[in-house]
Amino acid sequence: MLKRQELVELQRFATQIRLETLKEIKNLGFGHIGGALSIVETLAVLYGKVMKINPLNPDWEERDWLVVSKGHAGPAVYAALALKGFFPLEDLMTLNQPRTKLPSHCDRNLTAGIDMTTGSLGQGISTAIGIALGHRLDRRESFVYLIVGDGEINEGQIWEGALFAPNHQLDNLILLVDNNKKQLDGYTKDINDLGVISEKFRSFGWDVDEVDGSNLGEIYQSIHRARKNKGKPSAIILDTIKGQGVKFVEETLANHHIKFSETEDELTQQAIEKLTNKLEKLQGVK
Ligand SMILES: Cc1ncc(C[n+]2csc(CCOP(=O)(O)OP(=O)(O)O)c2C)c(N)n1
Ligand SMILES: [Mg+2]
Repeated sequence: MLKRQELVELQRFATQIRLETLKEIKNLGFGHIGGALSIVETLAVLYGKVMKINPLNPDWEERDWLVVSKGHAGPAVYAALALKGFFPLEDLMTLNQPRTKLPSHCDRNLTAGIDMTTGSLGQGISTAIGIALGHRLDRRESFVYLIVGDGEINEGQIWEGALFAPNHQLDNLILLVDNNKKQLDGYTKDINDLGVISEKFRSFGWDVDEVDGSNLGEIYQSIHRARKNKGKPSAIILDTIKGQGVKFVEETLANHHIKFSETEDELTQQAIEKLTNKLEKLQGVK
């Protein structure tokens, strides 16, 4: 269990990630805001508490790896990386601009701290499995974390990986499903219903847990437990909201990619001010 102080630190970190993500997308004027916001708490736990990383040496061989297979969530990942010191915070304002190191989708050849290039949905599970096998061959005690979207797991490639990983006892692979129930243009249940995601992975031989994806303590606990699994990969199904933590985005039906009108720009500014106040309050909490 996390101590109270550790939890407050994670709350601060998550609030900062959310704040910086909003600033990035507001500055650009458009972006994949819904799916970036729904993984903020997960990123806070991974980068803030769980992953073995070294911002001064992003390619450190002994690090844990993160494959954000839903690569359109790049802005949230960049916010977390900048806050951890992989590159200056000011770089966030170059998001998706010409010659930027921060493209809309994650690119390992451009950005310090990005372990895998992603964006073509479904492929991340294959690369994550390759990395996990590599760690095993090299006898490295590193974990591979893999974040996929619920819409993304409509992809057939996911299920090939879902079959392979338990067959090869990849207990160094931890899959996190951002189950925000929506994909590009609608609800996943209407487009291609997944049924009960946890049961599907369990039937393929994964160790499965289900948590509230907005609850930092629960996410931490679940990952902590998953790391102890022996002989099988772990899948953690995160119950999230597309646009999580920003009321107007949560309440926008088509919130996958928003091009900001004046109204949205103003609402984002209000959300930024609210989060800034929240952060100030959290700074004072012991
Ligand atoms: C192979 C592939 N097909 C289609 C797309 C276009 N696309 C980008 S995001 C997206 C929806 C993804 O939904 P989900 O995985 O649920 O992401 P989230 O809700 O977290 O944004 C689609 C279809 C893509 N990037 N890759
Ligand atoms: Mg989704």
